[in-house]
Amino acid sequence: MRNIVLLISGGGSNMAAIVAAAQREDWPATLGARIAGVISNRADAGGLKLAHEAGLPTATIDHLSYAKREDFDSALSQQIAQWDVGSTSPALVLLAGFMRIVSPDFVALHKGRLLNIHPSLLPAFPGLHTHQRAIDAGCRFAGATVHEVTAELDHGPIWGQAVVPVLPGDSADTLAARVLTQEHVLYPRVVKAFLRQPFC
Ligand code: NHR
Ligand code: GAR
Repeated sequence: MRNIVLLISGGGSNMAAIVAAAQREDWPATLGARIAGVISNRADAGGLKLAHEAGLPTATIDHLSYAKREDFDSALSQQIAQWDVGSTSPALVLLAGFMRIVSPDFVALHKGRLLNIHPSLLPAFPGLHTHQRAIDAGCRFAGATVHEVTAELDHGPIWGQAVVPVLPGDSADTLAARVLTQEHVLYPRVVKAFLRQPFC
C-alpha cells in the first residue's frame, strides 16, 4: 500500500476533492494507494476540520515554531516517515494550497513523488497573487497547473492544466473561485495518472 500525504495551509478544498475522488473511485483497490494523512502548517486551517470529518489522521506543524526553514521541513518529513512505517514504498506528497516554500533538501528527499497545484497557467505567473496579475496583464484565459515540485519555485515538469476564461468585470476573487472549481477536477485526475506510472 502506497501512502498519499497532503500538505495544506488553508481551506483544504483541493485536499477534500482528492479525498472525495479517492473514496468515490476506490483507489485503494485499483491503484494500491491510500490517503495516509493531512499536515497543516497552521492550526486554524479550515482543511483540518474537513480532514478530521473524513476520518483522516491530521498533524499541525507550525512553521513559526522553527527557527530555520530546513528544521520545519525536517519536521514535515518526520511526520511523513512516521505514517510510512510498514509501507513498501515512500509516500506521494501533495501540496494542496500549501503556502510555505520547501527547501532543496525536502525536494531531494521526496524527489519524483512531490506535486503541487498552482493557480495559474505556468510558466505564466509563478509565485503569489496570480489571479490579480493575470487580470492586470489583460489575460483572456487563466487556470491552474499541477506540476512536480523542484527546488526552483513553480518550475517543475507539468502534469496537467485546466483553463477558464477571464470574464469582463472579474476581480481576483471571482476569478479565483472559477479557477478553484477546475482545480477540484484537475488535481484528483492528475494524482490518479501519477499513481498509474510505475513508481520508484
Ligand atoms: N517549494 C518549492 N521548492 N517549489 C515549488 O514549486 C513550491 C514550493 C512550495 C510551495 C506552492 C506555491 C504555489 O503554487 C509551492 C510550490 C508559497 C509561496 C511563498 O512565497 C510561493 C509559492 C507557493 C507557495 N510562500 C512564503 C514563504 O516564505 C510565505 C507566504 C505565506 O506564508 O503566506 O514560504 O504558488
Ligand atoms: C488554491 O487555489 C491553490 O491553487 C492555491 O491556494 C488555493 C488553496 O485552496 N495555492 C496557492 O496559492 C499556492 N501558492 P484550498 O486550500 O481550498 O485547496
